[in-house]
Amino acid sequence: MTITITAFERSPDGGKGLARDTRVRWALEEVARPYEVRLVSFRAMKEPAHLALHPFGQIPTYEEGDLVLFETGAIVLHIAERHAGLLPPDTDARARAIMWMFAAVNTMEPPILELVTVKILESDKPWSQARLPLVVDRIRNRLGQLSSRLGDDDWLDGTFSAGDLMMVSVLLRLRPSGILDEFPNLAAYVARGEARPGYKRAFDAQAAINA
Ligand code: GTB
Repeated sequence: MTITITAFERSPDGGKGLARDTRVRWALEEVARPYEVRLVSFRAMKEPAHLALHPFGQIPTYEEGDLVLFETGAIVLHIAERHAGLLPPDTDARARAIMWMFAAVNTMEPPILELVTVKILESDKPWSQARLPLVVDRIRNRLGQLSSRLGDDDWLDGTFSAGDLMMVSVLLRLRPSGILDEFPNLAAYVARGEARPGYKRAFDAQAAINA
């Protein structure tokens, strides 16, 4: 069955791979599933045809036969559950990989998104500059905890999993800030993710549209 995802017609990041279709592309590349991409404009995202797929008018979406999904965590989990390569066969290890997926989107991503909000969306607000150090501190705190847990390991729980795919994708958003480099093991972890052939193919595919 054909898999179709949606992505920005033109990503605001100019092809740096930070829009969330990249993590879905990456998951599909890891499990060697071909996919098609439907590009949508910001205006089209808010129109009924796209809202029928994604109630919040965002990208990416995922279509496979009658199945329509939104939310990258759910999409990547769906891909990982149906194809070998992103979730370990052992039941407990599988549960831990899924735990790390949730940790990525539920614990790590929120403060990282706050940084984007304060630096870009609220940069013209009077409180913006005062708020910035608080947000950066919260991120540093989480990165410190994650860094301690990862230690010298390559991946969060043994072999590479969907948990790492989501975590690396979330951490990548920090790259422009330089904060990630304060934690050399996390910077190396992200670089390991980016070095995977599947990531490279996903990155190149979105860059071909946006760069
Ligand atoms: N929780 C949802 C998920 O994980 O799927 C979040 C989806 C989401 O935020 N989608 C964004 C979107 O559609 C694109 S990825 N935004 C349009 C809108 O809400 O109207 C977020 C994003 C956008 C731009 C950059 N960038 O330029 O660097 C990076 C990430």
